[in-house]
Amino acid sequence: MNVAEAVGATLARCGVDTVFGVVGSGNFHSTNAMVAAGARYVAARHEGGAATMADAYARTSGAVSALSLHQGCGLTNALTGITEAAKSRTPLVVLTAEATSTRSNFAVDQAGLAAAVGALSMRVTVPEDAAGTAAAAVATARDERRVVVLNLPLDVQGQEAGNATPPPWAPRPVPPPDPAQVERLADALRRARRPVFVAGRGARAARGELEALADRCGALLATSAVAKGLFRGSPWDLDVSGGFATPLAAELISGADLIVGWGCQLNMWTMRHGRLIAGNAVVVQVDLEAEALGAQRPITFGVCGDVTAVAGAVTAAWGDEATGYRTPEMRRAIAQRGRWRDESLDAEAAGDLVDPRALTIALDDLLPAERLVAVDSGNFMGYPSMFLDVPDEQGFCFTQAFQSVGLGLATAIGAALARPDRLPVAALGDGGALMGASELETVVRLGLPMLVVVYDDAAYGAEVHHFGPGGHPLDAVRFPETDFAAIARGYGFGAVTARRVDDLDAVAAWLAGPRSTPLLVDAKITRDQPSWWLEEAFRGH
Ligand SMILES: Cc1ncc(C[n+]2csc(CCOP(=O)(O)OP(=O)(O)O)c2C)c(N)n1
Repeated sequence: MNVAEAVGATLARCGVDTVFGVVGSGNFHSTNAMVAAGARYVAARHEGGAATMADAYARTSGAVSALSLHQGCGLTNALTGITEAAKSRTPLVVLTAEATSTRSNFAVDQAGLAAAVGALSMRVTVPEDAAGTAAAAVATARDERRVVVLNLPLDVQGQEAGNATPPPWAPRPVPPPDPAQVERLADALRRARRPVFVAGRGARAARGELEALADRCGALLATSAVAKGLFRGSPWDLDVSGGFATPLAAELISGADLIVGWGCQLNMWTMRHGRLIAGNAVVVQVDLEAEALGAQRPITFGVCGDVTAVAGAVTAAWGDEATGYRTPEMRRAIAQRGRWRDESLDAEAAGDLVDPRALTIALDDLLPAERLVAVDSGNFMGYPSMFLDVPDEQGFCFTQAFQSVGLGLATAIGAALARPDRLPVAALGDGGALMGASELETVVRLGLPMLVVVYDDAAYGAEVHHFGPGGHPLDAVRFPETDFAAIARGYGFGAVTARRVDDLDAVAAWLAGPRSTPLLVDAKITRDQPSWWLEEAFRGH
């Protein structure tokens, strides 16, 4: 077995069940070796799409995923998606060929590129260690929740690797939380009258433990955007904290006397630049990593440990149940005003354009509850994030740590492959849709029963609303009308142009049918008003 084969086989044997990529000469054999060892290969049409698919697949499945790339330009094409994954601490192995001659057209400093975007870099240099190095890449990605770029030099790939059996892997044990820190948190919770829990990425697997503790201490429950859906079904669920928060959620979070960020850094987005935190509120952060404590904002104190373990330890130390923030009136208020669609809406119909909020509410009514929503970046992104309900945290995939436009469609594809039981919905702006359009072919080829909704305002709306009020020229960010329905049909989608809510009858018909082809809704939306969350976003620039 040669090195390329040993590395590919080892990745699959270490539990990587799906690999995304674009195959060229440099990663042909290693990718085929993964498939021969039992992994599924998903061909994307651009490495940028492949990287985000792998990221979304790992986030949704909870497993390490892999990305397979040609040397040099394959890696550079994938860098935006790799950066998003690295910022999000997605466990991902990037298997990339590497040119070894400086005379090669493909030669670039691949280790330097990885370091520049926050990924770790490994290289197979000794043929006999190929399997061990590949196994170490998977273990590191999994244990440290990191993106690992595994470089496979061209001149090593064909050499004899010897024994390709990977060393056994055991999860690295997480040290238990310090009892003194646990007691300090329990004490703060006992004193609190209006506690709120905000769960983030690091709490996505801890719903049961957090709810058990919140039941004892009377805490209301919220999440950051990446954990949206985590507490769905609880009568105390405030949904997302931050720019997407409902008026009621914002009011209640800013009324809290104790906020605990569980696996959540309480950053400027989640806390509206601190405006959701009352001046006298106690702020506690629970995080696996000591460096994360207080990294985004001042906190009263931090608890270092696994969210599940810390919540369990505090619950075990708890006495009688406290009312906390949970009164019958509070329960009624959340039932009546807990969702964005409970707010009154002055829909603005403008000629043959549809109000994006009314359109999204109508979609929410039509779509089955078992859905999976992915959103791209742009002015429009609040509409699907706030008006489309999701069944749980796996029903929402939010690849926005790098705030890149163009990742939405690939996000939906990767997540859909991890949860084939759910209806995938990709919500895109017209700018993001065109950036990621090559993956429309992937949706059709894979037979995904996906609904793609393009919120078309014929502009980079975020920029129009950012700079328009200042009287600046906007020619650089406005575009002619694009016929997305025609583009989609060209790829093999069904498609409908929506200028009124009634045009969504075509979606109802599609939902009632076999969904043998995906459907794209080209929604021509009103464009005069910025979305209300955008003002918040611009504070971050
Ligand atoms: C890769 C990338 N390029 C540029 C930007 C700056 N940017 C932020 S939002 C936006 C406009 C996106 O337009 P569209 O997808 O049509 O959504 P809209 O804002 O119109 O709702 C741009 C260009 C970015 N965030 N990412």
